[in-house]
Amino acid sequence: MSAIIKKALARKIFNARGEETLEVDIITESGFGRASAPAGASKGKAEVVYYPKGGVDEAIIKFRELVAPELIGKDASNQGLIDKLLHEIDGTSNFSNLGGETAYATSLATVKAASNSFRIPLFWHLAGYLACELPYPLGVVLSGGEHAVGQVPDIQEFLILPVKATSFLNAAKANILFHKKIGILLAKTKPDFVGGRDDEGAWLANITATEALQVISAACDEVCEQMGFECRFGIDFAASAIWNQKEKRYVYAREKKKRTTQEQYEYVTTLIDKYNLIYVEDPFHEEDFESFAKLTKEVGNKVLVCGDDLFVTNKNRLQKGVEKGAANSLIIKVNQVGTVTDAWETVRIARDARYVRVVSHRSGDTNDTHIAHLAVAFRAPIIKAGIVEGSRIAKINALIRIEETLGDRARMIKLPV
Ligand code: 2PG
Ligand code: MG
Repeated sequence: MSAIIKKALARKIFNARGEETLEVDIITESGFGRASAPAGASKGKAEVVYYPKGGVDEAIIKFRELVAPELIGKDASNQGLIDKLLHEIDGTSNFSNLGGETAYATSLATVKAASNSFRIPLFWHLAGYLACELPYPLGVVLSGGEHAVGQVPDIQEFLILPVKATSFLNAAKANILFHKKIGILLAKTKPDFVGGRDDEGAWLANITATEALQVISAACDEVCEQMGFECRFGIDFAASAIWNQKEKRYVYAREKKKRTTQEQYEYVTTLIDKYNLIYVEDPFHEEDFESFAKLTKEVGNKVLVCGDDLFVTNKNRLQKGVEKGAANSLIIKVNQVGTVTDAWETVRIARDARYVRVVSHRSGDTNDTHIAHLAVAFRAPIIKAGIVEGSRIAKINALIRIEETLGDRARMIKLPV
C-alpha cells in the first residue's frame, strides 16, 4: 500500500447555502481522498482569507498551477510536510495568496487520501487505535442574528447539549427529539410560525430571546423525561456581530436595546443563572479578552465559556487567552486557520490548558463528514454540527458509524462540567 500522490484535482462545487466553494481530489498510488471547504457567515476578523481576489475561479487556477505540481510524488501520509508545503507555496501569514479554503480542502483531501490508502478510517489514521471516545453533539435548535433575516432574536444560536447521554446514538436521538418538540411548541404558540429553518436546520421564529429560552426550557424538561437522562442548553451570542465599536455598545436591534460592556456582562450572567445555561459562546466581542476572563473566573467552574471569533482556532490568540484566563473552551474550525496541522497545534495548546475543544461545522457547510473524524481524533468533548439539515445529519450519521466501528471500545468522552 502506498500513499504517494499521483494526481491532484480541484473543482468548483456549491455548499448547502448555494455559494460557490472548492473541492479537492487527491489520488495516491493506493487510494483516494476528497474534501470540500465550508464557509462561515459570521466570521472572525482574524480568520485566514478564504480566497484570492478572483474568488473560487482564481483559487482553482492557482491550485492547478502552483499546488498540484508540488504535490505529485509527495507522501500523503506525511501531513506535516504537506501542510508546511501549502504555507511555503502561499508565502503569506494568512493564506491570502492561495486562499485559506484551498489550503483547507487540500489539507483535508490529503489526510483522507492517506487513510484511504491504508484502508483505515480517518480518525484512526489521525489518532491511532486508542482513539475511542465520542463527543457530545451540541445542536442548534433556534436561530437568529446573522444566521437569519426578519423578526428573529438578536442572539445567533440557541443550542442543546445532551450531557448525560450514554451513547452517541442516544445523544443524537435526544437532539432530534428536542428539535421536533421545539417545532411543535412554536406551531402551538405562535400563529405566524410557518416552519422556517436557517442554513443549519434550526427553527426561525418571530420571537424574542426571552421567549426562545422559555420554549427551549419547556422542551428540555420533556426531552430529559422522555430520554431518561439530563440534557442542558446554551447560547452562541456571536457578540462580535452585534458590537458597535464606535458606540461601544452591543446593539440588540430587535429588542431596541443597546448594552454597554458592563450591561452585556450582567445580561449574560443573568441568563446563565435564570436558565441554568451550560454553554455560552462568544458572549463578548472578539477583542474583549478581559470580559471573557472576568466571566470565566465567575462561572467557569459550572459553565463552558467558549471562544469562537475570539480565538479563530489560532494558536497565538489561544495562547493569549490562556495567559489571561479568558474562556475555558474553544471552537475548532479548521478553515479558520487553513490546515489540519495548524488546527492540531491549537488543539494541543487547548488540551494542555484544559480548554474544552468544540469541533465545529460552518453555517455554509457541505455534506462532507470529516469533522466527525476530526472530533474523535482531537479528543474533543463536543462536536457542534447542527441537528437535522442534510449537511448536518451527514456528520451526525458519520459519528454513529464511528461508534459502530469502535464497538465495545466506544464510550462517550467525559465532560468537565
Ligand atoms: C458559529 C458558526 C457555526 P458561522 O458562529 O459558531 O454555527 O457560524 O459558520 O457562520 O461562523
Ligand atoms: Mg460561533
